Amino acid sequence: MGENLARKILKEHLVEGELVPGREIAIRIDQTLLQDATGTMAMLEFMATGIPRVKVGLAAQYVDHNLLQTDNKNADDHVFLATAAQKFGVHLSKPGNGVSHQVHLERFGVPGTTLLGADSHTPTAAGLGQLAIGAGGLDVALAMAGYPFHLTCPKIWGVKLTGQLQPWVSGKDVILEMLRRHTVKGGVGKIIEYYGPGIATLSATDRATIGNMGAELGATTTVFPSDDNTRAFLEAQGRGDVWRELSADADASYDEYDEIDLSQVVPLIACPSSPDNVVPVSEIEGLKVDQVIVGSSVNSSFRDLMTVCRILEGRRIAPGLAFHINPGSRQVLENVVAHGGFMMLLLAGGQVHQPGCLGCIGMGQAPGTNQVSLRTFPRNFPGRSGTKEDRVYLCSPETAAAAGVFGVVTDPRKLSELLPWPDVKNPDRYLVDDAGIQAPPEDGGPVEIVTGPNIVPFPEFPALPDQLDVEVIIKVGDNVSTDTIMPAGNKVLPFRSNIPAISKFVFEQADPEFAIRAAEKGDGAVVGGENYGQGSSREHAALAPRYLGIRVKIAKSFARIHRSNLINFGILPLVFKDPADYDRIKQGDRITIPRLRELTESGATEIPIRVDGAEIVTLLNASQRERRELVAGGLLNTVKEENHG
Ligand code: MIC
Repeated sequence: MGENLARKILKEHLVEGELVPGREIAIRIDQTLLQDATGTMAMLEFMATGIPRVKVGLAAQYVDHNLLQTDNKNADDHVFLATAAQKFGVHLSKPGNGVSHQVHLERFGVPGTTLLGADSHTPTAAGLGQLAIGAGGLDVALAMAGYPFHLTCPKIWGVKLTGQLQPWVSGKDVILEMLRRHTVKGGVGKIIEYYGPGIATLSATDRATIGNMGAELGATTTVFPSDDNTRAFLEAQGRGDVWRELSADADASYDEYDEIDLSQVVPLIACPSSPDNVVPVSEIEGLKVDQVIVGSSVNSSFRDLMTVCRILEGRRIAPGLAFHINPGSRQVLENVVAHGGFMMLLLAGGQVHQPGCLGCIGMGQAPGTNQVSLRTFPRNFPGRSGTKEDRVYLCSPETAAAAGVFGVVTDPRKLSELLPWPDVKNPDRYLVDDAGIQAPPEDGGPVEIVTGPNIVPFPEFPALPDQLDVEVIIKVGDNVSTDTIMPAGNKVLPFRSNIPAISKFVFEQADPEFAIRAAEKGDGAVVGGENYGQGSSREHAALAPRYLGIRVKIAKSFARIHRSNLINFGILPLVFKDPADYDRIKQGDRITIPRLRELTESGATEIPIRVDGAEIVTLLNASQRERRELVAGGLLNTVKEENHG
């Protein structure tokens, strides 16, 4: 039986364990990616390891999330990152150079290698046949320090693509179809591998779109083969030399299967406020739209933006509608300018912004209360836009442009009444300009790291106590995202390098008193439903609750990255053995966990807890390595112990 591609790449990088789904493995990491919102903390963590210079093939630091400079805070972070990058041997992509995912695809990604990124949408690099995984900042910091990355060996889910997308339908509709079928939990514990004859009809950037939003399915990552389209993209970037052909063996098998006939995919849209709330665009046609945003984390490539330009060419944005464009990179913007697209957008009445994440992480572009906003972004969790009562829909660039023209949600295929399908391709040769990228000097020794007042050192955490006796500070439901635990947006993001300050915002949307109550008690527990902590990789959603004293979270199930982040910072992720026991705990209950330390150390899976006198059995599904970290009070404590004896 032949091998699938995901297993081939994993095998080439395997340093510990066996490729058996569910078991812990460790893989060698070739490249790392940090962005500023997660990267300031990750860089502080890298510094805490005491290792003088990164030990990976390539480390990149992007500044793309916190571009607003309304006071010293973000600016302090930028200077810190710029100097730390120089010191430790990291390539810096400066503010305005673009979104990490798009720039990495353009300038750094290499087929068949591994990339670990402190951003859940790192799998965008699947567009190049790279095995790219999102992780918490500390995991990436340790990969930069040369440590392998530990993960639970995923199942490989083969999704066969046949047929060809019809005019006005694009990569975004394919991933929305996956979300429609499988929900935000459908990919948990799996790598999605696309194969089959339909692949050849998708460009590297279409594949990148599909890879990006595999994160919304909860998948560990996504892989695509590296073929002639991959080579064409790399050659157009002047990087043809890094191309290598990669595919599954013809008789490869998968742990699970699905199939999509691309010819049957229709324009789809995710309704408020979850990426899996997907319906055909035609079902909600006629809904008045107030705002459209194209670009940011996903759908910000040349092909995507130029498609919108062509649709808007010679037309006007519908009255009363705001139409924003967030280019994925400076390179995308320059190429769109060179092809005349910028003028088309301006004449249509569009607002073109600097390349960056912007509204995608709630940094500007917030819609008005109850206004309908159509975005090509990957996420629409409640309030993420910055507006509490938001109504955010996720769609393709074609659907976004159709709304721009008609002012209401419109199936983009209706545009064929106005113009032929533009069928935009990426350029054969991009204009390449690396002015926004700063390579590190050979010797970082003389570089001084600048730490302004917003850069607060990583907090120290004590080891696990023998037993816990804590109150349930909050109880939440299913699919709670990290946006709910640790909000995005311009009020909060500037504190990403300052844990004491950011901890005041934990669960702010769900319960504004949470942080005060937790801090008063000095310790506590959180109870959650299924898929607790889905979404962003931000470790602040573990780190800040830990700072407030949360030592245990009990849920029906946890999202992969958040679970690792909890362990990294010494919070026990316990799972109800019987999910029905979720109903037996309420906010304010007292939880006692006797012999906690001993049970954690001994490898016990069942951890009985007492809730106001009654017993509930919970499970600690953790490897010995993870248990050591939990007992030590967090991963950094174990690393420090190892390095200093
Ligand atoms: C996101 O899309 O949610 C983000 C913003 O890119 C995050 C990173 C962050 O919170 O800084 C992610 O996906 O990991």
